[in-house]
Amino acid sequence: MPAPFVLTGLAAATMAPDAGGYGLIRDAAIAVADGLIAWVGPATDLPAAFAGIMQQTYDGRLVTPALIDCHTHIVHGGNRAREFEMRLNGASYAEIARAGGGIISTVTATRSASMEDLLASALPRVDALIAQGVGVVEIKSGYGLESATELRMLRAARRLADLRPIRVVTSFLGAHAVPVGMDADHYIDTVCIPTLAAAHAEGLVDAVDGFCEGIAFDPDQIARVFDAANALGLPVKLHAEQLSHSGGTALAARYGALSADHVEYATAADAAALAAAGTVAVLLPGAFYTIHETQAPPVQAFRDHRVPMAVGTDWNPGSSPLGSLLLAMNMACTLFRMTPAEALAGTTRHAARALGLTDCGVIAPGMRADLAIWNVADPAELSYGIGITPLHSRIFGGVA
Ligand code: DI6
Ligand code: FE
Repeated sequence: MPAPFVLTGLAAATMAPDAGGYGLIRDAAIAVADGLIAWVGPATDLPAAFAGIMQQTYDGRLVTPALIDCHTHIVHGGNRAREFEMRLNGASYAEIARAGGGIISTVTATRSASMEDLLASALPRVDALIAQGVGVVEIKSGYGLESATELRMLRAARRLADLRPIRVVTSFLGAHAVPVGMDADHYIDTVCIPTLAAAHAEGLVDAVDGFCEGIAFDPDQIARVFDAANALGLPVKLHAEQLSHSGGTALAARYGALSADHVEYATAADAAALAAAGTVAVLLPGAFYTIHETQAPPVQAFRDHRVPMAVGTDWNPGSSPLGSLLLAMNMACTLFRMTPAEALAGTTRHAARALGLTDCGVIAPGMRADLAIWNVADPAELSYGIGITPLHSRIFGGVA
């Protein structure tokens, strides 16, 4: 463990829940010891015990909790640029599907990718997120739809955390799509649920996810996966109401899910159910943008019911090839009318909650010293810029 140190000359957006907004401390000091935040407050109040130790000064820069991308699919084979191009040259979805496109093309590419292939393509994605001050990334399986590939995706996700200074949280997304030629119920019962048990036995699963949608699985099928998760003691989350109102949000609330994600077609009643269950709404503007969705999530209903809102990239090769969490924050503001303070809470405190993490996402004593230091003076600048990455430096587990 490095020696304790103190960061000074900072404006700190602590994101502390009781402080309101950014929880901003204008002239802040932060003491770090044993990889944790030992103290934070106005520099003039720095306790004598920390006054004598090494100080690093930051010339008035902004510090936030390291960002958290709470919804990604960054482990996968291939890409869908060709399909993107075909669409813009006038091909229909049906033609693209006949040409082997869509999610199934990523399944084919991922099944034929080795562990080394998966790592080689995922590492630059992880590096891009780290370069934006990200300290935790959630990564889903779901492009295998068969046991061996689902397990390989999750092993690759875990391995990324050994190869780079980042924390990885995994979600098992076996219920992502119905494999070609298979009955959905048969797939859930004979492939998805047994694969979940195998992945859990190997310690590969932090949460269990699904895609509840007309083109994927219905609430009864997802409920069977959630029952299996419950039996294993694993928390659940769900892709819900992305393309239509399919009942996923109510289901997620009924199971006390960590999060309901996308939620464009959620209703005010769904918002009330999420609030009662303590479930986070994860908003994913990259997918909304890419698929030209016109129905925005009910942000005002989430506010009215005090549903915590998180923001993620949904980085995936089809509906959201978005490698920037800062751009996701900008889009959440511009496309969904979130405020910059809500967007930053969405990639820090609320993102942590969407992953069931209680040791990160705010700057407070006892939290992990995962910090992002920015070349900006005002926290609104993080959401305001488009395609700008004003990161100065990142501290991960107390290590610069
Ligand atoms: N919703 C999405 O937006 C992605 N998965 C999901 O359940 C799409 C994934 C893909 O197109 O590859
Ligand atoms: Fe997704």
